[in-house]
Order: sequence, then C-alpha cells, then structure tokens
Amino acid sequence: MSLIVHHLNNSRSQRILWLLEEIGAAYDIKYYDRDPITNLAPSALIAVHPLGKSPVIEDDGRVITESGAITEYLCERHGGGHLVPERGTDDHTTHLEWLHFAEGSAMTPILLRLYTARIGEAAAVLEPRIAQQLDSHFSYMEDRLLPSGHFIGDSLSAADIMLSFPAEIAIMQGMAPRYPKLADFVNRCHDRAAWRRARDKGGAYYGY
Ligand SMILES: N[C@@H](CCC(=O)N[C@@H](CS)C(=O)NCC(=O)O)C(=O)O
Repeated sequence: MSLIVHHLNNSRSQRILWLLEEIGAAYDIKYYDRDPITNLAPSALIAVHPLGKSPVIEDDGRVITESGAITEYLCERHGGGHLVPERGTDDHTTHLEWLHFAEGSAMTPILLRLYTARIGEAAAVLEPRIAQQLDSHFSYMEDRLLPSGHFIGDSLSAADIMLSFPAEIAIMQGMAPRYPKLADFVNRCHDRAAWRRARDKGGAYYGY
C-alpha cells in the first residue's frame, strides 16, 4: 500500500485518519507514542521529517506535512470530489478560509494558553490578551456555525474536519456552556461512523 499516515497518539493526526475514513481511501498507519513525561513526539518521527511532528503522510514515497496541506492534498488526490465545494464557487473560497483558519489562527491562542499555563504567575501579564483571543476565535466559530451543523453548506466538509480539533480543545477545556453550538458540532463529529472507525484505528485520543 502506498499511502502511510505517521500517527502520534492524542494528536492532530487523528483528524487525518478521520478524513481518510470519510473518503474511503486505503491507507496504513505507523504508530508513534508521546513521551509519558514530556508529552513530546518520539525522535523516530524526526527520521520521517526534520520537524518531528505529526501528522506526516507518505504517498508513493512523497512525504507531506501540515494538516491543512495534507487535507487539501488527500481531498484532491483521493477524495473523488467529496468534502470540498466545487471550485470557482463562493463556498469553495469560504471552505479555504475555514480550512486554514483551523491551524493558521485558532491554534495560536490555544497553544499560548497551553504554554503559559505551565509557568503560572509569571505569565499573568499575558493572560488577559490570551483569554480575549481565545474567546474571539471560539466565538467566531460559534457564531458562524450554520443551522446545518456545518461551517459550509449542508454536509460535512474537509474544513469541518480541520475545525474539529480546535473545537474539541474548547470542549475539553470546559467551555461547552459558553459555546453550546461548538459542543454540538463536536458531538455530531464523534457520532459519525467514519470518526469512530478512525478513533478505533488511531488508539488513544484524549479519552474520547
Ligand atoms: N501545524 C501543524 C502542527 C503539527 C503539530 O504540532 N503536531 C503535534 C501533535 S498535535 C506534534 O507533533 N507534537 C509533538 C511534538 O511537538 O513533539 C499541523 O497542523 O500539522
């Protein structure tokens, strides 16, 4: 089989497994476990790509990194037109915006909070700005979720899959009461048969 996902437990690569299950592509998984103390990826991932991060995929020997790029690549190469609005439409442009918002914008305050939480009082001066940015990004998602339960159109898109990761973090951090539509969105993602297949194949995923 030529398509391989280098998959780290409890990580963003879970949504790549989900995407592959949704489009019905055949793939193999190479598993990597986070260090139980540092929570970092093992050095074996550096042998795959210098950044040593996950997800990384290999397709016919071509190594590809970055969730957003991997998602676009897999949809185009193996997606058969599923999960992406028709090119040239306004929905396609909106889809690109959301797909890249997930890593390019939403993850920034999430990661800042993750790191500053470890240094406690020393980070107090940054806290108001981080809290404001977290609320700004999650509120934007909450407000733009459509009555269909998706970010674009009436059905699941690749952008929904990308956005599921920051949405899951909001819910894991206890924000469901503040963002109830995001909480529903996460529940509906997890109810999908393809999501459950991916979870079963991927192993540990934050207790979900
Ligand atoms: N923007 C990258 C982020 C990749 C990333 O940071 N992955 C995390 C997993 S969620 C990772 O590999 N962390 C392990 C480490 O940094 O050692 C993407 O979306 O692919």
